[in-house]
This record gives sequence, structure tokens and C-alpha cells, in this order.
Amino acid sequence: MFTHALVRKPCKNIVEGITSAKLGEPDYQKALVQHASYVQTLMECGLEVMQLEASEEYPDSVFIEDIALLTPEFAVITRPGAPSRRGETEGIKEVLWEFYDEIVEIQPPGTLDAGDVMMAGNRFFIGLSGRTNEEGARQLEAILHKFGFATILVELENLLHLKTGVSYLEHDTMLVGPELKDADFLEDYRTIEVALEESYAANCIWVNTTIIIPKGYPTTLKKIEDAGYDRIVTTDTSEFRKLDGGLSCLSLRF
Ligand code: CIR
Repeated sequence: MFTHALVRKPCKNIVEGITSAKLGEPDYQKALVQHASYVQTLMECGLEVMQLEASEEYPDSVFIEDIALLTPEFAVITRPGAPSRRGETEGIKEVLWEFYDEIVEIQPPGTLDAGDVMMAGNRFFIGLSGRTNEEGARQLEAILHKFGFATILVELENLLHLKTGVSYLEHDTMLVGPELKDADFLEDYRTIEVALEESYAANCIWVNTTIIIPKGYPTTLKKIEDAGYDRIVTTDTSEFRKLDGGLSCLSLRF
């Protein structure tokens, strides 16, 4: 069970964030409203939410999931793959000391975005992407092995991050988008497939028995319901989607 979440408020410079989505510029005011409603949803799942101030220097800093991996026992501060995002980790250690005794940092030349890291029970899947290089993944594997976790590397072709294309919904179940639906690493799991036209919805989160999925993806919502999940809530993330940001990227849950 999670008890806390860490989020960072969107900054005005969010309009300068990295994107390949071709959906236009995000609207800052709308992003603020959507972010507040996302935070409210997390609180309704029983989490205490800690909100970091907006950081104008880093347009993508609202996507806080990428800068740290938080597990029950230890925290890893990443080294983001996009040079414009690297400084987003500044100050995060000081915040995490309040919760963790054990904090490890990914070192150069390793790069790792935690959007590429998916925990499923005692296994961690690590995507090798345009952001996470082999060195970064190996450093993380070494840390995870030390703590007794198994690791599996997944080569990605077109996805920004591993969790852009797959989400673990507990109960040995993976929600998976078109790019990864036939991937070998899914063989031990029940899968719920997301259709191509709803592929953005492959990124969602399980929070203390509730599944939070983005608003506007009815077929995926229905499939999750049909798979037996009875508490599903939606939240609008349209402004973050314009920057390739999924629902999970907006928080660190721990
Ligand atoms: C980026 O390209 O880094 C941001 N515009 C979006 C990051 C989304 N994060 C994630 O999927 N974990």
C-alpha cells in the first residue's frame, strides 16, 4: 500500500517542454487545473500528497516520476536522459531524506528516466530507451540486485518510456499497448490490451486498489472493468499528453 505521493506543480514554461506529440502547446491554466484535480484524486486514494513548487528553469519538471525511483526500502535518484531535464534532480535528495535512510544516485555516463522502470512484485522491468542507456540500466540493476529484486531489461523501439506502453495493475495483470503486446516479458502475466487509437491509456496507475486512468479512453476503461477491477477513476491529463506525458509521470507514489 502507498501512503505518500510527491508531485511538482506545472510551471509557466511548460509550453517549452519536450514533445513529439504534435497536439499543440499545453495551456498553462488548464494544466494547473488538471494537476490540482490529479492531486485530489491521489488524496482520495488515501495518499498524503507533498507538492513541490514549480520550477520555471525546467519546463518538463512536472513529470516528476522520471527523476526518482522510490521503493519501500530505498530511493534511487536518476540521471535523466534528456540534457534539458538533468537538473530536475537538484534538491530532490533533501526532500527524500525525510522519508529514506538509503538514497543511491545514478552516475555518469549512465542515464536513466524512471518512466522506464516498472515494479511488479519482486521484479523490476527496465526499458532501454532513448532516455535510459545500458550503463544507467546496469547501475540500477546492481542496486536492485543488492536489495534482492530480480531485473529484466526490455529493449524499446518507438516508445518514449517503458511505462508509456505498459502498466502493472497488480494481480499479475499488465495493461499493454500495441507496441509491446507480443513482448516476451509478458508471458507470466494476464494482459489487457489497449487498442491503437487509445494507446495513450496504456499508461495508468494502481493506487491502493484504485486504478486511475486518463479521461477519454472508454474502450480501455471498459476492458479494465471487464477484467474484474471495480474501482476505476478517470482524470483529465490532456495538457500533459501534449508533451508526451502520461498519467504516471505526474507523481511518485511510495
Ligand atoms: C519528456 O519528453 O521528457 C517529457 N516531455 C515527458 C516525460 C514523460 N514522462 C514519462 O513518460 N515518464
